[in-house]
Amino acid sequence: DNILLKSKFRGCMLGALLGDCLGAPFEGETMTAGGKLILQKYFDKLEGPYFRAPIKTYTDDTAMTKSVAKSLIDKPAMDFKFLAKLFVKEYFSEPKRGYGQNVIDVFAKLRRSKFEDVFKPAKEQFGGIGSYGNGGAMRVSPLALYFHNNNEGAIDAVTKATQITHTHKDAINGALLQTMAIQQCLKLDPVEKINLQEFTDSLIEKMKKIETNEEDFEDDEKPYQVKLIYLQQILKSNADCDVDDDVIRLLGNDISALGSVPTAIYCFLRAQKDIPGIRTDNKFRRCVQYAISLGGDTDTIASMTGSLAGAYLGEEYINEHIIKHCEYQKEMLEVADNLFAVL
Ligand code: R7I
Ligand code: MG
Ligand code: MG
Ligand code: MG
Repeated sequence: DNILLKSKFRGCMLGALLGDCLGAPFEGETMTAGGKLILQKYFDKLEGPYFRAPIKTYTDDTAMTKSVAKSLIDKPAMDFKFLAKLFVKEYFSEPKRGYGQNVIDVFAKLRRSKFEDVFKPAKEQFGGIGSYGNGGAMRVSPLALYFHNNNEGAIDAVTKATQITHTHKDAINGALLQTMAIQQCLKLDPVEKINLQEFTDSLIEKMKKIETNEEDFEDDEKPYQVKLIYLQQILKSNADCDVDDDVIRLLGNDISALGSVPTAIYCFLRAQKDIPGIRTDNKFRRCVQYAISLGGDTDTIASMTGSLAGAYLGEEYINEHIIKHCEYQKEMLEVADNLFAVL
């Protein structure tokens, strides 16, 4: 019903914000056992009685998500020139949010070209193939929510919104995979256990339609389906043994879309059950804390994991003390409500 869906919209947007804010201080780290203990204490402290502290600031992940949401709220029919202008305006007003170097170059070119063709600058990057970074996937939550009942619309809008900065096939398909995973979460009942096999089989089915053979027959043309099969295998392995090394080796924890989107989905699914070293009864926290505990691109993987967990569980499962430590949390609630209102 409507009340649950509204809570899921809020959960998804707050989850994306919280993962970014809490994951950012750990970006690029290799997590040791000691690091994981520090992470446990960090979450315990933030979750405990509220204390005034320097706010956890958000990064480019949230900055760009804000622009995608604003674009949908102001112009629901999708105006990609408008969206490109929002990205560029946001970047030049606050450039120190941890943006990737490629997107910075794209923003400069977009501005110099006066947005004549908003898809051209990104296409020219990396010898004409475009960036394979996870910058498209990290900002899709508003699109996944808005187009939750419109598969064709979602695919078209996510593809084009990604292509403003990322034109590599892996960047686009990663953004599509994250979108479909969020949309599956919206349809789940938060009080029921997730059927992990069904959830992942369904994503593989959807990627089959997206990763199709065109004229070439290279063996790496279905990389997301390969990753999703690894994901299923790791999920089935004995929960008592330490699989984190396999997760990092087989799924990845880096800034590429291919090396982070399947990982975020894995973190969300794995955290449906207890995880050794993560002491909490709160499923939402377990998802995000586990994502950060893998190290690497922690803000982005935690943000994508958080948006999945929030879309499944809804706002009520997010600890109110933790979220209060995040910059922009009040505004993000309004963003979620405005997105819900334009449906
Ligand atoms: O994808 P993007 O927006 O980066 C997102 C990441 C997230 O972790 C954020 O939190 C932020 O920290 O950055 O930014 P891009 O600049 O498109 O890609 C990120 C980096 O990936 C680039 O600066 C390159 O170093 C690398 N990269 C590539 N390297 C070689 N060949 C991306 N595509 C390529 C490539 O094709
Ligand atoms: Mg970031
Ligand atoms: Mg970075
Ligand atoms: Mg990142």
